[in-house]
Amino acid sequence: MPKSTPLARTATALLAGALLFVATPTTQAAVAAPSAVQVNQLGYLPDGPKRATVVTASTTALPWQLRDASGRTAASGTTTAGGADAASGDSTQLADFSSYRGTGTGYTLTVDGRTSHPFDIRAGLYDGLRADAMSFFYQQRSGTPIEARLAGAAYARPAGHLGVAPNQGDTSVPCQPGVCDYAQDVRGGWYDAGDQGKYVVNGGIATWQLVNSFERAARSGHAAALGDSTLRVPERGNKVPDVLDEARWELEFLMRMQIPDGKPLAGMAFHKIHDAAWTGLPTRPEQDSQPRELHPPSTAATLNLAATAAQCARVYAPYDAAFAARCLTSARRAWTAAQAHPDRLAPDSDGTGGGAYGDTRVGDEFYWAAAELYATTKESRYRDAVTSSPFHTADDVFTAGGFAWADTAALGRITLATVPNGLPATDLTRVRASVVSAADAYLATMSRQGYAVPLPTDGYVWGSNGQVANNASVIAVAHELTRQPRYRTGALEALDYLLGRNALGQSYVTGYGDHTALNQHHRFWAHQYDATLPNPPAGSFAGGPNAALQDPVAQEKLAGCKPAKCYIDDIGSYSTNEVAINWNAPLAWLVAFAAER
Ligand code: 9MR
Repeated sequence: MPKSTPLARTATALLAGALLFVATPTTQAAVAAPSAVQVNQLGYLPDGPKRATVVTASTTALPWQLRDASGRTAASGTTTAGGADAASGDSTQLADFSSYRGTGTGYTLTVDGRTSHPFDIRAGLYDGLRADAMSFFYQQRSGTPIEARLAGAAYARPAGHLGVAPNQGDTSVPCQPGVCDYAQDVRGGWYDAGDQGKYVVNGGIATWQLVNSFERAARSGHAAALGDSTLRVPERGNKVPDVLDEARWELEFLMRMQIPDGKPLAGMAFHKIHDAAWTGLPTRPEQDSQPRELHPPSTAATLNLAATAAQCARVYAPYDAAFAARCLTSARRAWTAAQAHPDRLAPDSDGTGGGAYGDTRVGDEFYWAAAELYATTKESRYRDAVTSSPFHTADDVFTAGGFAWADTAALGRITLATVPNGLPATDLTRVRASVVSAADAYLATMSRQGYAVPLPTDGYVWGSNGQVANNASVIAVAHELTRQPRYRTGALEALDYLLGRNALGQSYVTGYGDHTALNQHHRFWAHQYDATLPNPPAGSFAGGPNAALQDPVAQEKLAGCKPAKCYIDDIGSYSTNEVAINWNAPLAWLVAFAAER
């Protein structure tokens, strides 16, 4: 039987009409009561946007009250239409209390009887997260003990993969059979994610984003916030900005992955090093007994090395000229090797014991590396490589889904738009305009949604939270280029989404919010599987909703989910709930931007 016959619909319409006249406030509330009031659970900046999403079937405006910690009404207003949110399937309204300028902790927003999680309104809102999101990288370090005095007692552990049994790496790692006939010292670097693999392509983008966050902050007069003794790292007090100390840990590893002179394919970088077979959860790094192997060198990895080492040469020069020079030598060698071997393509099939990170299109990496080498050296050969690249003029380097480890042309474009270089003025103007128009497109996407996410409905892929942060960083660069307030507003609203103003009312950042991710997929922070191990530390960022449901837990628990709801805080759901360096890096970048004042 059909759910609604024409007659039944007429009757409902008549009834609804009648209700308009006879309804008491109680029955109206029963019809209209929101099912959720979703806010940034960390809070809002006094001078920033302050918006909440109200999930409600009501199509009429609803009254809202902002209450302070004592329950006193601090501000009130009415919602505006938000409409149907395609990515979540929710129907939404918007409560906007941006004009409120008070500060404090423990605010709540009540809409028609439904109350949000509590949140703060204060200027220093993002200071703690700035440090924690960046200190995540220290905790992921391979080849050094993680010290209790820096990481906290629960997170301390012996060095992993330093040639001490049962580890079989990483001080003298052989190649896979047939790939090379020698062993290489590839100690150090960061573990990629919940696994203990180390991948040059993913290390590249994460390193670039950390170093870029410092370079951007320095341009806008905020270098001190990321300076020496701002992070919990062993190098505190060495007079070098801590974020650069942290990124150097990975840069040293990336350079160790380069093939030495005198060997076949000298100058190329091995694509990755990881266990021969996947380890189970939990596996503490120092207890991993799997053989470790170097996988074939690739053009993509080599260009990631060229790009990040060239960026290193520029940004580290004022602090350590010798290191900067070593970076530049490595970058030039990598560039030359990649040019000689442009078709060593990493396949998607090489995924036993570690992620594949396959990348068969490397023109974007060539462009990115050329841009970094050019910005650093101003040499004409690199300028020519920039201007002759199809990616220099392509109008789609900033895709709706966002740049990513395999799509890096945007990184080159951002560097050319922001770091002084010798491009002709008209070309530079065009490059800068391309960043701003990309930001405009992301803002337009946000404005069409109930939760203001800079991601299209089909953008909820593996690591979607990282994509949100990447797109928000482009919006933030547009703010630097134009000083137009709407770009700061957009970047901040993207953080609102990540910190709880979303369809699940979920903060995806551990320790920041009332209802936060706590069981991310990780071999050491595996508390859900072993109560003697810790949960992820504060500032750990979950991958986020992934409509493709690419792990058994997600497939069992999330079948039929709307894209923005395809997330579960379960350690087994690696395709929605892992942590990774390439996601924490844009989070750290974005939060550093948000924290500036
Ligand atoms: O982030 C990667 C995502 O884009 C891929 O679709 C996915 C499957 O290949 O792999 C993701 O990266 C994982 C990597 O392969 C291994 N370490 C953990 C990474 C995050 O889940």
